[in-house]
Amino acid sequence: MFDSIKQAVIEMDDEKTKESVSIALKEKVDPVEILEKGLIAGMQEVADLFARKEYYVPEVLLCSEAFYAGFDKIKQLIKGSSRKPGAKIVFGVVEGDIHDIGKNIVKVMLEAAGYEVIDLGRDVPVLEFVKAVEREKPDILAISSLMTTTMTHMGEIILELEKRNMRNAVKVIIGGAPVNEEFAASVKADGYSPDGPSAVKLIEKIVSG
Ligand code: B12
Repeated sequence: MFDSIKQAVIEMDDEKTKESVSIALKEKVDPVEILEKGLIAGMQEVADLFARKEYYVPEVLLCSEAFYAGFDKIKQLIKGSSRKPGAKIVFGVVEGDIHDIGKNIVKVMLEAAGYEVIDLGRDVPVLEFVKAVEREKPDILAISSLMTTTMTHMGEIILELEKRNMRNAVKVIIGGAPVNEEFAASVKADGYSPDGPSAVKLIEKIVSG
């Protein structure tokens, strides 16, 4: 079952993805499992195909569309499982970077865990992050970047917060494929996590002090 969802994403087939997700839902499969073992597993395979130059940007784009076709069917169900009210999080993808699949997945998982997420979208300039912190006064600023060429903006956002004496008012967590613990420490972020479920745990830890 997970395999047919995964294959549908790889085959760039929106209809088959939606259909396979619907079948899984009818069989009462947990939407989080559909996301992780079906849709994300499919995108991971797409990433491998891209790396091996078997897929190029147009194919990857069509796979992302199939991913979203399936994701749209389960998003509300994952969010609907939300229980307790939690902290406020401002979330965005750095300037120059339009990769937002990972951000959108993490966002839904955070919402499902009861957090309020203000989504700044993708390709967000440094100062827009800073303004959003000023305006929203979030507990957490979450930043995503998928490219080595754009991840440096994460450090710039943190420096800008420091310059304006706003750094102590918010905890900053970062993530995305090229980011790791070492990089997080080098830009003085408060935390890093590799995926949605661990981001939820990380924030729980930060919020509970
Ligand atoms: C899908 C994809 C695209 C799609 C994006 C669609 C979309 N709406 O997002 C399209 C086709 C548009 C695209 C375009 C490009 N792409 Co592209 N793309 C990818 C690909 C294959 C998969 C990314 C993905 O969605 N993964 C699946 C999700 C589920 O995983 P994820 O994003 O890593 O997110 C998870 C974690 O990282 C984490 N996470 C993510 N964010 C955050 C944030 C926080 C706070 C936390 C805690 C956790 C967290 O949780 C997520 C869920 O588990 C990657 C390859 C790769 N290995 O990553 C290349 C890749 C990122 N792309 C790359 C490139 C070069 C490009 C282009 C420049 C190509 C071109 N020549 O035009 C363009 C333009 C990009 C731009 N300006 O932003 C390179 C980047 C290289 C680099 N410099 O680092 C990569 C690495 C491919 C490669 N090996 O060369 N791409």
